[in-house]
Amino acid sequence: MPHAFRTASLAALALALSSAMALAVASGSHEGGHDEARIGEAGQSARVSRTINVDMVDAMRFTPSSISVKQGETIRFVVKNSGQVKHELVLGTGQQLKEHYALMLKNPEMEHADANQITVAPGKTGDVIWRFTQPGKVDFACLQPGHLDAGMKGLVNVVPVAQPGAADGHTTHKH
Ligand SMILES: [Cu+2]
Repeated sequence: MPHAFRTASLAALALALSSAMALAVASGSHEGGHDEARIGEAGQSARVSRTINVDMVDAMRFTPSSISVKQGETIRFVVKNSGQVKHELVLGTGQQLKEHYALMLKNPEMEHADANQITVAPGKTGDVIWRFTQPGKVDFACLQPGHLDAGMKGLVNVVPVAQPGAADGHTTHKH
C-alpha cells in the first residue's frame, strides 16, 4: 500500500512538473515575473538595431520623452546632457524608479554603474545599450534629487512582435 501511494505521488509530481515546464515555454519567459526580465536586459553593442538620441536639459526634460521600439530590439541610447548640472537616464518600472529616487534623496552622492542607466556630466554624452524583451511600457527618469519631482521622466513603448519566438533572435529563414 505505501509503495502504491508513493508511485501515484511521483506520477502526479511528474505531471505537475511537465505542465509547469510547458507553461514556461509557452510564455517564452526564462525567469517569470522577475522585474529585470520585465524591462529587458543589458544589450550587446554588436547587436544594436537602432540608435536613438536623447537630450537632457536643466528645464528637467528629456527630448524625446516618448519613444517607441519593437519587442526584441536592442537600442543604443545616445544621451546628451545639454544642461549645466548632472543628469541621468535610468530605465526601470515606475515602482523601481520611485524607490531608487527615494534612496537618491537620502544619498545624493550615490553613484550608478548599472547597464540600465547612464549618468552624464554637463556638456557630455554617454550611452545605454538595452534590449527590450517584453512588450509593454518601460519608464525612464532622471533620479538626481529634485529632477523626477520636476517631471524629468519619459516612457518607452515596447510594441509586441507578431510571431511568438521571433523576439528571441532564433528565427529561421525558409526559402
Ligand atoms: Cu536630471
